Amino acid sequence: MNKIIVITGATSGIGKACAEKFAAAKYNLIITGRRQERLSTLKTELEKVFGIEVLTLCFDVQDKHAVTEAFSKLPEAWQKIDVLINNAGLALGRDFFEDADMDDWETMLNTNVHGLLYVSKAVLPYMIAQKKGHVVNMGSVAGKEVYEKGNVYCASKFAVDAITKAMRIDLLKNNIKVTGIHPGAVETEFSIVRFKGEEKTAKAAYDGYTPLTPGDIADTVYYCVHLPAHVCINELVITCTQQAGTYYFHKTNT
Ligand code: NDP
Ligand code: 8X3
Repeated sequence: MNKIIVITGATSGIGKACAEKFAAAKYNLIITGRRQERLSTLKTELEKVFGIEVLTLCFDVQDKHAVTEAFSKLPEAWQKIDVLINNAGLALGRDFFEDADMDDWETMLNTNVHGLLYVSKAVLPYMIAQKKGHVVNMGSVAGKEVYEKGNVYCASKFAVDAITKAMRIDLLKNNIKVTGIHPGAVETEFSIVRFKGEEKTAKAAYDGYTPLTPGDIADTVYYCVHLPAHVCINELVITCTQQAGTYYFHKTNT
């Protein structure tokens, strides 16, 4: 029987790459996002190429009731969830504290922190019932080290780090692994979203160095999920070779 994985934020970037990676390994996927059209296209593609089954759930992770309802109505065949990747998230703006937009702050906290909590609360009962499972939370180097103009995005990822550690401790008794992945710069739609469609600024974020690809992160998640039953990576920080931490880059190819 195929294993079942839930991947939030699968319409783009890291989540999409994870969907492709786990589909290739014959997992059945529950993929989520707000853009139904992208979810449907990915479902069609992955089912065709890999002969697996894909269930799409379209909701905004900030909406507690929508999240709860989507997972409470899971067909029985989809309830034996093995892995949850809490990946949906975003940064909005990169401004000094005094200039930053408070609506952006709220959206980041509601998405990156509350959304992760809502999805986890909705999915964990299925894992607890089986006395096994693996939760992978997508943090960031921004959740390890604050940088100038990173303020609330960093705060949201510090919260993800703390929640990950707390989940690991509290879920020990349920035989559920919890792993925090903390990437540095990965070239995805992340910067386009952060800079609100300003393509030049978004592209400049990756100037002068070779960033990680979404596939690099998918490979890393896959590795963490496929260790022996008695082994759990609690956290993993990963950057491209030309980045060390949030601030230090060795930019060459400008
Ligand atoms: P993308 O913008 O490419 O993908 C973000 C995904 O999150 C999309 O699928 C989007 O789906 C989903 N998402 C965003 N907001 C919501 C919401 N409110 N409800 C439901 N889904 C939502 O960015 P990445 O792939 O780069 O980002 C994935 C994760 O990785 C994020 O948590 C990010 O913070 C983290 N990260 C990214 C890094 C990078 O440099 N790119 C580095 C470190 C961490 P949709 O729009 O369809 O809802
Ligand atoms: C995304 C990486 O350094 O832009 O989490 O915050 S960074």
